Amino acid sequence: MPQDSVADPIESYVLYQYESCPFCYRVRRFLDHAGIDVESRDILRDPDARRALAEGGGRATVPCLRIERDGTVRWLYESLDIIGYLSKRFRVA
Ligand SMILES: N[C@@H](CCC(=O)N[C@@H](CS)C(=O)NCC(=O)O)C(=O)O
Repeated sequence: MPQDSVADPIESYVLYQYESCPFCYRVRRFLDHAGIDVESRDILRDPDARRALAEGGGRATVPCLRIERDGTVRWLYESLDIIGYLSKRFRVA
């Protein structure tokens, strides 16, 4: 497990997702296996989170990773793109 797997010094992340979504499960499983600790919001249980996703990202599709860096926010959709992105950031083999 990489040493920097529980935090990124440059970026912060929030994963928008919900329990029964298979694409969200794919991302959660990757995070578990890689030992990456990402704050997560369930958009079915938390209407404010759903609104934040729809307004910020432009649509309420999950999973979506909110990436904040130097005050700039990016919303990354697509489970495989999220996994690919975090794999690079955290140097997951
Ligand atoms: N290709 C996408 C599929 C994502 C997807 O279809 N998510 C569903 C939930 S399982 C969803 O949010 N549908 C509602 C919508 O797109 O507005 C991925 O791999 O992340």
